Amino acid sequence: MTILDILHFPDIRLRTQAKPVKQFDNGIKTIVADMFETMYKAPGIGLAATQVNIHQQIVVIDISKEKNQPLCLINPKITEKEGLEISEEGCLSVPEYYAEIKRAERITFTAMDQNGQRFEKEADELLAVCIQHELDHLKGKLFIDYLSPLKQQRVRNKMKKLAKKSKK
Ligand code: K1U
Ligand code: ZN
Repeated sequence: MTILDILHFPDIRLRTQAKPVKQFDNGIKTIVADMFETMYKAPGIGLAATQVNIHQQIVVIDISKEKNQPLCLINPKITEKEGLEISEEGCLSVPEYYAEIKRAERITFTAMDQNGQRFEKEADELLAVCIQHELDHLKGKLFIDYLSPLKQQRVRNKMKKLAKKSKK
């Protein structure tokens, strides 16, 4: 398995719209396995293929403390949203930055697993937040896009500083 490089804001490739997966072959299984390994190593609770420069609709998630509840979503779609809730979010593509974001409290979603088997589920709390965050990535959207222009500029400045620091 391979640890993939995670793109960092403001990399323009994070703005790419992911395409639906059409063939559930071994190539997809390899991408999914590499994405889980990359997410666990980061560490994170979710990862969208867009973040590792793969522009297909693939998301991996594991919100469990024990890291033993992997969830793979291929071609995911949110079909219902209910309520609104504000919670703190982070992003592996925007390191060391956290912000309060308002999202739907409960969602119903459909997706396929890595064998192409379609399923429908409901989610709330952290899982609902994480799924909405990851599906935004597949559309080229970042959680900081919900912030004011001033806050976005601050994030930009912070990322420039971090990039300079990591080059030294
Ligand atoms: O998509 C990503 O960038 C991953 C992101 C997912 C996410 C976190 C919080 C709210 C919404 C979406 C992360 O995993 S950031 C890291 C993080 O939250 C975390 C890391 C280690 C342990 C627990 C959480
Ligand atoms: Zn993210």
